[in-house]
Amino acid sequence: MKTLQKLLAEIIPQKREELKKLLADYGDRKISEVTVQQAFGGMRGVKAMICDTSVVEPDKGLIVRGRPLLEIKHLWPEEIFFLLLTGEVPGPEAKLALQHEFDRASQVPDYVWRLLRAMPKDSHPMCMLDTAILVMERESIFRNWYDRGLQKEDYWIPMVGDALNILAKLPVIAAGIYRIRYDKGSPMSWTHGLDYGANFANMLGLPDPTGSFAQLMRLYLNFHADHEGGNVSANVCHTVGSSLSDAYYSVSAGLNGLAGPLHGLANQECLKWILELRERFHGTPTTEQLREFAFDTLRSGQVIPGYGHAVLRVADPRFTGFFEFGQEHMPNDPVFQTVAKVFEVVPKVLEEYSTERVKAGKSPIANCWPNVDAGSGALLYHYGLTEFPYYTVLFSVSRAMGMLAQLILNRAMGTPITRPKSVSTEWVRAQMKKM
Ligand code: CMX
Repeated sequence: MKTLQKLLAEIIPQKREELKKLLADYGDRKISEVTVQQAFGGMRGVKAMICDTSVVEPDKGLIVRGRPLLEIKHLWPEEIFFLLLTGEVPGPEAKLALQHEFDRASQVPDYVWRLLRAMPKDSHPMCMLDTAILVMERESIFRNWYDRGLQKEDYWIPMVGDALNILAKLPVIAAGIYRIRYDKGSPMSWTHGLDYGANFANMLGLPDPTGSFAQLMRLYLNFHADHEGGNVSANVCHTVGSSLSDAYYSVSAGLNGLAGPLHGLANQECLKWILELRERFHGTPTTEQLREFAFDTLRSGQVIPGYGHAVLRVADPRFTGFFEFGQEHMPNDPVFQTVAKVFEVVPKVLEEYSTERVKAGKSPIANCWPNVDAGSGALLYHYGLTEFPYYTVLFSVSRAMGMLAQLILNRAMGTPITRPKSVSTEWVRAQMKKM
């Protein structure tokens, strides 16, 4: 049986040789150019970093190790982590071995609970989560080994240990934050022998008589795990990790980026927007009411959360997957029906608004379709998880898998410290005059 560690030990030397050859053969060839617009515009579309765990195709969405997301939506979170790291779906024995690793490492140090309980009552759940990860930095195996002297080619080995320790504790901590922050009772423990998604669902403590909430959690943790390397959370985690800060520093930093309303926090914003919409019109609005509400949002200078994307140019397959789950499990749920109505109306509103923007000399909205955050909140709400400031924590438990897989691979491949060249606005102006 090939455990995660055994398989990695086999793959990594091969990948290093392949990379050495690629760089020797093509190291001086160009893969991208940068326009002035891109340099000032968040580097959109600039190809200047490597990520092998997944790619996002503008017209297809997320592809994990060559597999389109909707074709692997049945995989459980532990299988997704294995796939991200190795490119292979684990067989039953390797999957069980990974589950045992999580069982072994799931105990959360007591100081984490003391710290979380001491935090101000109005702390955002994301701040609680990131603080909890950061305070556990003293547990880092990487840092410990590094301080004692570690060969560069072995960096990845303690990184796997750190990753498994973080991933095992994350659902316990995240569920504990839910219970502490929203007065739901004491944090609950990890159940040995239960899978990752069902364990998380169970520790949140919400009733789940049919097991469909656990099913949603498996899907949720699968869908949010990775979205190639350039998104804020993955990119920040990568940059921090590139200085050999350990996984605790790096993951906490990446999740601080996820906590922004243009990134992961959009799922909380999105449900808030849907609930305000329902409140204004006392239920699911008509098309005209919804258009009015959406235009009010846009003309007051706000974005419609859950719509648009920096890379995607079609409806996000993650939205499609969640939408299908809703159609199967809660077709008559009023909040879900509002999400469906928004999906019917908002893309057209955004297209019209984009035309108005262009007439006013502004840039168009590049993508009017829903992203991952447009529908997931309604599903959580249906199962009684109504505290929407908590939603980005769920996203985080999942995104940690992608960030950690990318970190391990970067240490394995000896990726150097990130250091792009910045230039001043004056330099750009002077440079353009010379052309
Ligand atoms: N509502 C209103 N305006 C929008 C919009 C939306 N949903 N999406 C884009 N725009 C606006 C942008 O704000 C930008 O306006 P300014 O030039 O005035 O600043 C303009 O359209 C062009 O933006 P873009 O090229 O289409 O998109 P960007 O790559 O700059 O931004 C994103 C992408 C996701 C930040 C943006 O679409 C947005 O703010 N969406 C709403 C928030 C959201 O759902 N975020 C979650 C994304 C998924 C994730 O990462 O978790």
